[in-house]
Amino acid sequence: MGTQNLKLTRRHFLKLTAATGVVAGTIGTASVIRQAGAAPKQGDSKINYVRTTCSPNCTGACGMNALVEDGQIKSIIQAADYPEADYNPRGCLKGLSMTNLIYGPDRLQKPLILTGKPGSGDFKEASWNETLDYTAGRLKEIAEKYGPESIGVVFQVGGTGYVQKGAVSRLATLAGWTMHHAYDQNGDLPMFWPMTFGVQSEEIEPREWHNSRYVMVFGSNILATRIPDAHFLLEARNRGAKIMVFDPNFSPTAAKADEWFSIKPSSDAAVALGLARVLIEETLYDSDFIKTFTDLPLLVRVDNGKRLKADEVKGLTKPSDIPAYREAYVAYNGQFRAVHPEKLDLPSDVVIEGEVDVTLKTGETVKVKPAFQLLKECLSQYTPEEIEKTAGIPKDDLLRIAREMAGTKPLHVIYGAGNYQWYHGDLKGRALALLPVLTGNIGKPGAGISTYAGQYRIRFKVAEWWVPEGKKQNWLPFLYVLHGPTKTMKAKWPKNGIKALIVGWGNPFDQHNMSNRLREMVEKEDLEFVVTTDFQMTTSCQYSHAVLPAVSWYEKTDLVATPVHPYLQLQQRLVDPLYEGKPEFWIVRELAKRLNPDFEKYFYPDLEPNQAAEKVIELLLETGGPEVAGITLEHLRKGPVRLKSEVPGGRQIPFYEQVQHKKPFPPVSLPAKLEQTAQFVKSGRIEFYKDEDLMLQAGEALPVHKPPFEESEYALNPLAKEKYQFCYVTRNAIYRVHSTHSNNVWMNELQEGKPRVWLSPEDGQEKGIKEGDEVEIYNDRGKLTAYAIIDPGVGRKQAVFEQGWWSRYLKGASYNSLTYPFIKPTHEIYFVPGMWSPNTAWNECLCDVRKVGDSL
Ligand SMILES: Nc1nc2c(c(=O)[nH]1)N[C@H]1C(S)=C(S)[C@@H](COP(=O)(O)OP(=O)(O)OC[C@H]3O[C@@H](n4cnc5c(=O)[nH]c(N)nc54)[C@H](O)[C@@H]3O)O[C@H]1N2
Ligand SMILES: Nc1nc2c(c(=O)[nH]1)N[C@H]1C(S)=C(S)[C@@H](COP(=O)(O)OP(=O)(O)OC[C@H]3O[C@@H](n4cnc5c(=O)[nH]c(N)nc54)[C@H](O)[C@@H]3O)O[C@H]1N2
Ligand code: SF4
Ligand SMILES: [Mo]
Repeated sequence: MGTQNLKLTRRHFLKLTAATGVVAGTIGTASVIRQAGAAPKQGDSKINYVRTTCSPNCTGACGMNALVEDGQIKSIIQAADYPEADYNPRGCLKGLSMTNLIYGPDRLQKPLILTGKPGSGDFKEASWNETLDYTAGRLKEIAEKYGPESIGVVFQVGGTGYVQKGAVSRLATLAGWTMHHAYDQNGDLPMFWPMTFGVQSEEIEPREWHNSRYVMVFGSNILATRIPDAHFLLEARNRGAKIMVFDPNFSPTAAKADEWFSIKPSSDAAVALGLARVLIEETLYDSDFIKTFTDLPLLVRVDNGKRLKADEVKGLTKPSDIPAYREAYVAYNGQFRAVHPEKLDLPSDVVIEGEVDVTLKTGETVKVKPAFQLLKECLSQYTPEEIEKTAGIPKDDLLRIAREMAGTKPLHVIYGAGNYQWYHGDLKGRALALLPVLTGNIGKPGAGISTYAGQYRIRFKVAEWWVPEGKKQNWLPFLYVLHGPTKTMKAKWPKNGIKALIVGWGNPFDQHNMSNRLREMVEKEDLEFVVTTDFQMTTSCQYSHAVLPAVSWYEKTDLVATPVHPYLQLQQRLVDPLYEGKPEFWIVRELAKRLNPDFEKYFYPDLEPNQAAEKVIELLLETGGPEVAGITLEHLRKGPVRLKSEVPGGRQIPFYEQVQHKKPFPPVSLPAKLEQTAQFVKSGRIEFYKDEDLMLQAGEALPVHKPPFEESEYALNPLAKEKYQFCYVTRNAIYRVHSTHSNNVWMNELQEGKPRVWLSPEDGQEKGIKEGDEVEIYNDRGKLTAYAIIDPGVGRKQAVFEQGWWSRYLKGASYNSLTYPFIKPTHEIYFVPGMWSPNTAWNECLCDVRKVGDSL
């Protein structure tokens, strides 16, 4: 990039900021520094620092101090006030340059009503009254015509704003609309978690990384996607931990590792099963641990693949004190014994290998084997030679790593989103979970398996605010909206489908699967009405019939807790809403009263939105349960407060209680009730053997490796096998939070303002593509244009694209027009929203690449 270019861009930026009256300020100009806490008045000539949090979908939730002068944010700096020095400071360039968006040219200023075709950009500016009346009127019409459940609501990431997002959930519940859970919509639900541990997802907190001695990272790009916590990984290495990265590509994280293995895309299950085979063959596993905490000693019937139940066996009875969501199975130690699912008390002589005959109450005799025996048999195919072929990891390395990891505790496995966002992501996770579990690395400091995905979990009880009067809620995984209903689905398909969408905190018309299909649905009026709240004019706004200008997180009050660093924080208003922007709380209340005058009372009608938000925070703190017990608004005004946990010192170590105090699995996974999630692991143990019919039919009772595309792309179109041989891998960019910051001029300077695609030198050569060439990435569903980077760190047959570019940078196309909403039937066995639900598999997508025009 030439310097001239750089200057031009910066001048352009200054021109734009000057137009909105903003001058870049520095903290050096501060003359008076007031205590953090009090929100400044507009027009205050003094300089204030206000402590707040950065709250985009990245879920870093970094504590920030903002310098506010004359009612304008002049600069944002890291607060560095976490009580534990290790967590200081947090932040990244995106957060620090947020003013580029707040005061930027794409900022929405007034409510808008579409006058032209969706996507045309033809809107008229309207008053709030007119736009709200119009929106409420359309929503009422659609509810009357198709039923309220045909109105879908997309709102993202509860953890980064419990108050404002809760307001949306509250209204959706009152109105009977259908909610789309962010977790599975985004592909952030690693399905192996509910399958294996009965929880939504878990992770040890980054401070615990210091305690690990062996860290295996499978496709998680911590250095780019966990910027504020990445130092813990580097420090762990300085403290003697060995960092092993398994990624098809030489990621920034791989660059910091002791060893990097360029494995083939979606071959992680093979690697994990190959390692597990060595652990078992060489008896490197922790026998006591697996007998106490896993289902591996439980017997399975050879004739039908089902687990043997206590009440099937002659002479055994099911204990009477078992909740309905549990089951009593059977183990063998010379005699058959009913295994109580709430007591982890199997004797150490319980048999985990071999085969025995058992007489059933029917008089029939059947053969049974412990799940461990079946696992051992299943693993026998994953020899080091085989894994070298399937995954590309040298066989001697495989053997060495298995021995090293078994001998170096604590072991921590990090399983990244880019890696489980594949069709068989669940199988990969189940296979990877074997590594810490077989070696007894669960529920202990520095040990475990973690997924640091974005859509962070709800950390305390929110029902009092999110679910008015415990009313029933409707949920539908968003994938079905695009894919249509399936025969096997458990979620309820609204009788008329989804006819209207209410969008907030998200940009589905770029970010979601088959976004071209979504656009088509609006164009063809399958989706009759879309209303979006955002503070910027995104692609989704452009496809909306009404656009409601919300405000950024620096212009409203909220409560934030994302467990990457387990702190509860106040998001304090720095400045009054810009232009005509309004907090969602206000928007929701205004819509509510127009929909039904009775609804208004649920939204503190007498209070100004920020005061009301504080009332809600008090309510949430009072009713949030043990994680927030004793924490008050006053505490939060002073700074971040650590969430409580049952682990000594309040540390966040998943399954500590289960392992240290022998409590049954799973722990509660909020906001679900225990009975909803405990049914996933009926044995009360960590489960590797799944005997639901669909699991047996799929040949997935045990974790196995299945190659990508066979059951997805090739099943959809057998010709794809020949036609499209590149994996379309869409990793997260350091320069954006998904599509947020797409238009941040500083971030774009760092990328030369160009969307880029990374290709291996061999593929570049084969396709006649050189560095800097304009390239088309395409398949039958869509295409996009980007500039080639020829990178020896990229594995073969991949087009690696950094997700999140707005369509306007891609000649109007969404990069998600190539993707497809595949639904894996085993994800439909149960349906608990955002807990066991079909998960989006972004990377399960084939494409081809070709050069367009001449090289630049
Ligand atoms: N800067 C920034 N940070 C973010 C976000 C952001 O947008 N920007 N988003 C946040 C959110 S919501 C999320 S979900 C997380 C996601 O962040 P991560 O979990 O880090 O996921 P990705 O960036 O998608 O991909 C990580 C790596 O997976 C590799 N990969 C792809 N396929 C495979 C495979 O089959 N096997 C293996 N072993 N590796 C594979 C890719 O090459 C890439 O290096 O990041 C969060 N943090
Ligand atoms: N192909 C492919 N697609 C992907 C992914 C991938 O890896 N590959 N990753 C997926 C993942 S993991 C995720 S998490 C999703 C994320 O996708 P989205 O959830 O759609 O995230 P963003 O693109 O950041 O959109 C957030 C929008 O909310 C707006 N916003 C910010 N703050 C506020 C606020 O306070 N109020 C309102 N009303 N709006 C606000 C921002 O301006 C922005 O337009 O993308 C998914 N899409
Ligand atoms: S964008 Fe994410 S990592 Fe960067 S400052 Fe904001 S919350 Fe922190
Ligand atoms: Mo995510």
